[in-house]
Amino acid sequence: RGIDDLTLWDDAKAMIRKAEAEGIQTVWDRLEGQTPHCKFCETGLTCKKCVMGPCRIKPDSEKKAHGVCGADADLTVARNFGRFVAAGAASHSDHGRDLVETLAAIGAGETTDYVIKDSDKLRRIAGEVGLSTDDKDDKAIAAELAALFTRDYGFGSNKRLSFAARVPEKRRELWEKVGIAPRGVDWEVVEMMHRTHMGVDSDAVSICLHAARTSLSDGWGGSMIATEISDIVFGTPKPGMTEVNLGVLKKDHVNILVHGHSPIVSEMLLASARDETFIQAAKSAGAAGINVAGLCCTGNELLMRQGVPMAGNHLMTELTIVTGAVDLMLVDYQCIMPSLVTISHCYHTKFVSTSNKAHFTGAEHVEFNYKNAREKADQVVRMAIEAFTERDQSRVQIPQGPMQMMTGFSNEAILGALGGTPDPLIEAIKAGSVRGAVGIVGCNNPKLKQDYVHTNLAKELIKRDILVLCTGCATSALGKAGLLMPEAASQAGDGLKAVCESLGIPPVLHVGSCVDNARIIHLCAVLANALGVDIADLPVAASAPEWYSEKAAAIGLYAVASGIFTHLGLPPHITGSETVTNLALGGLDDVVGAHFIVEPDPFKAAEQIDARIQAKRTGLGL
Ligand code: BF8
Repeated sequence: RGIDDLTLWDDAKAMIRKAEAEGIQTVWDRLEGQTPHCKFCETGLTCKKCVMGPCRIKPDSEKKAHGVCGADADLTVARNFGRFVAAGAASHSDHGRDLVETLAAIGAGETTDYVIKDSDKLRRIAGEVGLSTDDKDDKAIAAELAALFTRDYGFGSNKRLSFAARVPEKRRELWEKVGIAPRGVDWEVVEMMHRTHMGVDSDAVSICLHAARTSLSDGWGGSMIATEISDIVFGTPKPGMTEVNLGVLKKDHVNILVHGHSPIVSEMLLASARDETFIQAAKSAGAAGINVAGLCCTGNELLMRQGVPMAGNHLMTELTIVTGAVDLMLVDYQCIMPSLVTISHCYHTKFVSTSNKAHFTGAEHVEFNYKNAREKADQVVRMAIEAFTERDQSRVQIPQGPMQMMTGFSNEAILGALGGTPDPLIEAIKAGSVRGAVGIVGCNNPKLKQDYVHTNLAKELIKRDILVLCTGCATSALGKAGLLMPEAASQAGDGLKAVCESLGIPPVLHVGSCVDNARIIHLCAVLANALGVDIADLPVAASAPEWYSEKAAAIGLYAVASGIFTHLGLPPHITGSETVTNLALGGLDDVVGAHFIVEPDPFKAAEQIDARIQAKRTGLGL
């Protein structure tokens, strides 16, 4: 593949060329080295879950159609996929657990580094999940709420998640009927590991339905808890302006990049970097100041709440270091390519890990917890200033000026802009000026030209008066394309254009990080409840055009299990089973009222999404 097939962007191309010139291997080089992939693995037909194997299933072969235990292609694929989804759900939910722990620590008075920033939201959420807030201070409410969420994770949740109350009744009844109502966050993940042990659940469809239940425990459990506590502790996002692409790095500043997912780490780093003492220290070291920028989802967290600029998405992470301008990269967990450590060693860049769950060989480890976070963040900022003094400015190349973008569309902000109720949006949908809404979410995958599917799909949808919400790594793509600016309304169809112009908003709204996909399903529930229908009746869809991760699979599946038609740019490793593939691509419609489509071409995907939205509009009599 030529460089133009790898990425849409000039900033990325410039850095790929620089990496090549400097002998640095990137994700695209490694993909080439791994291609062609093993066909058995690619189609989900390998099993190494026991030591009678490993087995490779050849469905058409007399001798190899079954693994040593007797599992056929369907069961092998289903077991692998079940564990894939469980890992994704576990990742979001374990991130959420860290926030529950922080909220509990605030409640117990065990931390002074973290406080309640949005007391109104704390009280609103506590009231929503049935806690009384009368005559209680924030700490007492925080303690009770944390205890309730802790039960949601475990065994004592009365077999129902706190936020199940948000789900439209019809949907809850359907989940009960099909047997996929999520009972506990950790419960469903552990049960999936149990079911997929040899000799337990040996029916492909049964495992797939439990995968749906597991994913729901993420969407309406772990992720939703992570989002809501993050707002309570760090503030609920409000619309604001910021910038995106490699041009957000500054040649004359100490550049610190935060990468990973947890606002617990990145918010504290930001607080230290904004401290006047350190700004003065940076100036004494010869810098003009300290510049913090984000990558991936923790970047989205800071972008939404603090307006911190975004250096890039998943496939930009290596390339940021190649600029030679990054003094320190601070990471927590998830989506952090281990190669970043190696690349940082080719420059003066310090690579610092912070989580006891995520050590990186060759990194410096500065462990953060809720008691020491500010002290550790101070230490890291000092390390960055020190690293700046070692920077070789002759190796620095920062590609271009940044793009502006608007961010901060929490559900509170969206409903606030509409006057506090979903009614204006519902009226716009009824009138057809907004024909529907689509969440474009998820990652980059080096198998696809970076950000090509994201941007073209979004452009096609807004042209058709379909409002787009975005999260995760789709955000940088759509931001770099200029679609997160109010001016992009001119690219929308007449109806959507008029709505955006009257509200002064872009046709693509940034609603947060990947755990914040919980905001999207919550908003769908709010709309469905206001209309008295199920989520599956709404003219909405989801899309993960360039996804790569287990977490994205969990998100896609909880969207579908919540009743949302979902597009994927690439299939998961399930195509070795006709049963599982047919279930995903159609059969699920009969079970949960939605299914997946797989389509790498954004223009064809837009056609299919549009057709689905039109069918749902017709179903509602619109
Ligand atoms: O959780 S979009 S590459 S950073 S998995 Fe990862 Fe995918 Fe980016 Fe965030 Ni989400």
